[in-house]
Amino acid sequence: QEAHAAEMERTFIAIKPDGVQRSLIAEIISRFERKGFKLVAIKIVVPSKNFAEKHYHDLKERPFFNGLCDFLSSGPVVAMVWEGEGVIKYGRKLIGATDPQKSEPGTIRGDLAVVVGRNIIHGSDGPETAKDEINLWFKPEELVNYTNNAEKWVY
Ligand code: 3AN
Repeated sequence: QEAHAAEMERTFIAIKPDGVQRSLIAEIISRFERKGFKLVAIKIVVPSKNFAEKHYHDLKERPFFNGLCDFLSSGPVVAMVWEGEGVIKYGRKLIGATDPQKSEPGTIRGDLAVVVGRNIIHGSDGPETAKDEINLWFKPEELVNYTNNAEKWVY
């Protein structure tokens, strides 16, 4: 069982400064939690501009890169690692399309965001970026291995 947990798929999810300022932390965590994914790391941090540029390095040729990095480093971000079968792809599904004008109702961005520059949440887009982003944001010892066993607490 321990070995199984260590091999479980993981993704990096961040609630961006707009999501934190709008008090959407619990709302967003709740959607991942109710789906059945497992939270294995969480912290709140204000990333530096330099750190934001590292996080978004894939987008450095895009015209919005500088504004995006300014935005990510403008305030507290809730950084998390979620674990579960298919969590990378399904996490993206919970989040919805990048542009909130195109994301479906029922998704986080569809229900809670309006414009692409303020789309409240980030989620890794594949296994390689998930690995890189988890390593960028977390030290290995900040990730917790545990078994979810709700029945244990029902008396
Ligand atoms: P996603 O966050 O859905 O993976 P990416 O990786 O294409 O989307 O873009 C990363 C972030 O860059 C988005 N979350 C959004 O905040 C920002 N972004 C993407 N496209 C635009 C755009 N046209 N104008 C402003 N910001 C954008």
